Amino acid sequence: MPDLQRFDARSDIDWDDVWAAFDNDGGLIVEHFIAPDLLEQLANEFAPLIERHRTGSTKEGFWTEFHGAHTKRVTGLAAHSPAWRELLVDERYTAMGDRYLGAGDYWLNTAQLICIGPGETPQILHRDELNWPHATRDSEITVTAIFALTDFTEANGATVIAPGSNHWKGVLPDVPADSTCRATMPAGSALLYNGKVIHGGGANTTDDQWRLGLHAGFCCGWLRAEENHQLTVSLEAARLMPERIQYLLGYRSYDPPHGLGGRLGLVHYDDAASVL
Ligand SMILES: O=C(O)CCC(=O)C(=O)O
Repeated sequence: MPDLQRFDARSDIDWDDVWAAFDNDGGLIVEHFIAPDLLEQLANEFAPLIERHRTGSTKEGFWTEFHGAHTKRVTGLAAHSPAWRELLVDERYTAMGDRYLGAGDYWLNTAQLICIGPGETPQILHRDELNWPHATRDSEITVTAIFALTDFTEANGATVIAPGSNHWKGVLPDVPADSTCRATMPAGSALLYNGKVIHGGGANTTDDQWRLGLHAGFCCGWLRAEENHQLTVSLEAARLMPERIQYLLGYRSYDPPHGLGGRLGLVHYDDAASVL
């Protein structure tokens, strides 16, 4: 059985080793990434949002299956959670975006709580980059972290992932059963993975446990992000946030590096920052 490499944030990590695992296997686990106090604050701030959210998807067909009938997906987190805003600009986390998507050239793609409930079936295995099927290329267009807010176990829905599948040819090749493993990890850990590695949420076979994960990724600045943050974080709220967060939430325009291409998302032919 393949497995993911594991690092422990409580001791010194050589981040070159982390990025080597990211490139080789498509993903890795950093255990205890989130300090206990921040983890507790995240849990407290997210609890009421999760409590009042519905399970399943409002969109029938493929999306009902993809989202999971027994899963809650909560977005718009930046408006509600100072703890999430703190984690969002953690330099160990944004280093992943800087390294793979170009420093400052990317958006927060989505930050969604994925709460897999009892009775959930396995999610369809997929590559995140297929959000944008016409934009895929050799280098990354999206990279993601799944932060474990509860322990992730085989029983409660730990992510299924095929290490090394980031190198497999084809749009979405078949995944032999013996090529996957489970991203089991203690609460506070992070699964970091790229847009090419094949993965999906696991089945929750427990009677009473919810697997709470925060799925938060970045995408290139020339792509439309999965989540529309500007409709969940008001202009007034964004004005009070640090510039880096404003940028990640898309309250900026995209200015391609080296003048390659045109600027995107302008306001009166000026950077969107002028509105803030
Ligand atoms: O929740 C998980 O473990 C993975 C979810 C996922 O990959 C997705 O919904 O795109």
